[in-house]
Amino acid sequence: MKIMKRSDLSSLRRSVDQGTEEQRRSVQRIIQEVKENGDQSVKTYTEQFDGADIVNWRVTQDEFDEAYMSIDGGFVEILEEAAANIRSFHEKQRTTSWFETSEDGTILGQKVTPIAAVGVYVPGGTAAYPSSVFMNVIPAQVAGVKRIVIVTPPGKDGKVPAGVLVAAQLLGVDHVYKAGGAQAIAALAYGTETIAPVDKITGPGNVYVALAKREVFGDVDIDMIAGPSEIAVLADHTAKAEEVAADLLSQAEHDARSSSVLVTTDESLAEGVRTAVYEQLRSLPRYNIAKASIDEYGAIIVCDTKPEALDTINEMAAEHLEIVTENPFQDMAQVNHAGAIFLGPYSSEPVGDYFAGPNHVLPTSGTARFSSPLTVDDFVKKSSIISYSEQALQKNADKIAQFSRLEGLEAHARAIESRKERWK
Ligand code: HSO
Ligand code: ZN
Repeated sequence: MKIMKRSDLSSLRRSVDQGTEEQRRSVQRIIQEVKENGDQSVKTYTEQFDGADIVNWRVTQDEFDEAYMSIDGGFVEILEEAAANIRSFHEKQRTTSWFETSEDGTILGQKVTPIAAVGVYVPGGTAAYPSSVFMNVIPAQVAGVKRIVIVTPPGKDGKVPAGVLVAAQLLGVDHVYKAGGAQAIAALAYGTETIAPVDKITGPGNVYVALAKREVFGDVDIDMIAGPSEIAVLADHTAKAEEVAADLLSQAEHDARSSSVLVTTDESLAEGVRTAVYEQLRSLPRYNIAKASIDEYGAIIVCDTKPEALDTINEMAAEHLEIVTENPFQDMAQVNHAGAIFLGPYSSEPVGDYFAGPNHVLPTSGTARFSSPLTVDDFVKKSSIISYSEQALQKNADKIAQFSRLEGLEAHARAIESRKERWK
């Protein structure tokens, strides 16, 4: 973990994994195959890539029940409480249709409708997070999406992690399919005999999933292509080094390419955090991942002044930003770019990953400069409403016709003028 200056910041930038040319070609081949041969090719790829021979790839009620029985009742209660918090936060994001009537009787407005069908990708292996099921499915439900399906790669034993199934069942999602990788994305985008096509695909995945999402984008919508997780902590003398170190490691354990950065004006905190990071690292079960991440993309940036520290934070546009300073709200006012901002010593980042309510699907790799967390808005679309009154058209017909002719579009002008008959 390097202690560096602000001018070294660019060395930490990682872009989204674009994949190799060969990976891209292989993804295109898989998508084409699934388009042509549906279920059969998904089955073949699942055998080839996941080592599982799946006969019935829709998860059955028996499998949901078995998952429920296998996990602790207390855990189900925690999941329920987290889901309720997430739902209540997202309900506040709901946008409604609006209509506005002017004096001449014209009505203009915006009609909001949910996307009809959404597919959520849940990664396999150690990244099969029930929390990600919540963060993708709940905003879609709040938006009013009627059909929500989950796809997730099975293990070699043909099973899906119990936590994922319990999370899905708890939300009432009973269409869970055992398929992963590019083949699952293709099945969602174009449909097979078993899976009906969806309109939008969300959720994280490996490089093949990311490439497949890019490939099908346009035929369906996608959420975003997320890079590895990242955290920036802005802290001063009021912060405890052990707590800051623990929070940095909470992101480092996600991925060897995750980035965890402390920005401070306090040199003794810098030293303290570095020592604590290596001390705490030693006992982490995901030591190898966290160590690689801290060594390569972990950093402590010591700034001379508070404004310089805030500039650094804005330049990073981090996915997660913790502000552990004397007056975090005052500092937050100076922050313009960050996916989620955690204020004060009690708002440790995992509070947001699991429980507080805001979404944990956040813009990574500096994209917080121009994009936002996943919200209910990502699952609706808007139609513009235009109802002109006779009076309004009569008043504006000539202007519109002239505008049309300025663009050389005579038929446009005549369409407007065809109404003139009415008020002759
Ligand atoms: N911190 C991750 C989300 C996550 N953490 C899921 C635990 N489980 C990206 O925001
Ligand atoms: Zn996390």
